[in-house]
Amino acid sequence: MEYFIEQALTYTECLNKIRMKYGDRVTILYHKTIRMGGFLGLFTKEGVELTGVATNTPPRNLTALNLPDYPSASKNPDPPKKPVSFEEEKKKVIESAGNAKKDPTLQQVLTEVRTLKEKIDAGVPQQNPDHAHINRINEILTLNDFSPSFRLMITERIKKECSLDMLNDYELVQDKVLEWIGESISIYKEEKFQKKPRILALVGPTGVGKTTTIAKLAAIYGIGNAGRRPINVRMVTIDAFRIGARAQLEAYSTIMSLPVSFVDDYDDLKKTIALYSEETDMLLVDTIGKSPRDSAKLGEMKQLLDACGPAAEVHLTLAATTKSSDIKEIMQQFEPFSYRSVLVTKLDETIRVGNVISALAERRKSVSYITDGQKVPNNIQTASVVRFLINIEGFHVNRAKIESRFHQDESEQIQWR
Ligand SMILES: Nc1nc2c(ncn2[C@@H]2O[C@H](COP(=O)(O)OP(=O)(O)OP(=O)(O)O)[C@@H](O)[C@H]2O)c(=O)[nH]1
Ligand SMILES: [Mg+2]
Repeated sequence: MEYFIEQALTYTECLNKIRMKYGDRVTILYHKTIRMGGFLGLFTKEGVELTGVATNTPPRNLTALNLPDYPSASKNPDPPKKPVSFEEEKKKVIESAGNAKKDPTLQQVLTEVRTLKEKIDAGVPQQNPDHAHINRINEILTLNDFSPSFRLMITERIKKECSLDMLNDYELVQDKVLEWIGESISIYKEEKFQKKPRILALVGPTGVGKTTTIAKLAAIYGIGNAGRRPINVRMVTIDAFRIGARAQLEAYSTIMSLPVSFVDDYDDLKKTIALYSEETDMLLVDTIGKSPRDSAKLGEMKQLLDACGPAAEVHLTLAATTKSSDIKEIMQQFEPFSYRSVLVTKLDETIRVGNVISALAERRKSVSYITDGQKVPNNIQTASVVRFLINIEGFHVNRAKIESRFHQDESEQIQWR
């Protein structure tokens, strides 16, 4: 009795091989499916491995072999084939390699292997990890809510403009980054010679602080402060129907002794402007808060505001607490108002200003005023680069340096003092 293990591409072929070697007196004990041939694991084929025993005496009953999925060895034996020569086996492997040329998956694997090999041969360096200080800057920018594209702009600039010596000096890198952030902030410049009356309108989503800001602006310009001569201002609101809206502005008007008009349509607004244009230096127009998703209502508001004429300065009011993705949508949806600048409110409610700075830079918009509290008129200032930079957390801000770098003309600044 002799044990054997034989392999071939098909069951029949395997059985023939066994018969060639051991004759007909064989008992197959078990079989399994295997991978055969190929090169470095590629181009292999499915084959069969049979294990059995060859006896000199015929097996009691070959048909009783327990081979349920295969034809019984003795029931329908294939006609024995002539032994396969080495040359023939070699030919088969070469042929199968030729067929692989038509297989797109294999071709893709081969291309990748080839490219990898070429890279290794050419000694192409792998991507260097970033310098630790670049990573640290990136973390601080992330912490401050700067957008991914803004962060990429900064880190690429560091790589481009800083030598290794400079990179090793963290203070120097962060000073440069602060300066670049500062340079990305554009401050709105009031026109020196304005048509009378100057019309300034605030648009924006609901609850961002439009009405409160209109009252603050009216106080700053109308009561006069910090050596500024008071000018004749009038508040105008088209938010006359919402419960409490009229009372809100009326209350400010009474406290500050500044006039207010309520209008409810295009003609009304046009008439009001015409009526007061002689005696008024500045008209501050408060509008109804609109959801940026409500395009129809935004369209109606736009038509109504057209009554102010093309010289009117429309400012988009944006709360600093708004998340980055919403800021982008708001800025986009209010674009038909051709707003000249952005007024940022509620700076007191957040320590992160990266979201606002990134959005302004990406849409190339300037910032006009900032408000940082509910107090009327105290909590308003003309926007300044310094005000934004000192809000950034995680950097050692050298205020004197920043102030000298981003110096703003005192006469252009307004702030309640
Ligand atoms: N913390 C803080 N709150 C503010 C600021 N500005 C306005 N608010 C508050 O925000 C709330 C909404 O202010 P409004 O002026 O009524 O806002 P609005 O944009 O006119 O709102 P709608 O007319 O409803 O669209 C009020 O409670 C204000 O006191 C600010 O700079 N900081
Ligand atoms: Mg309002």
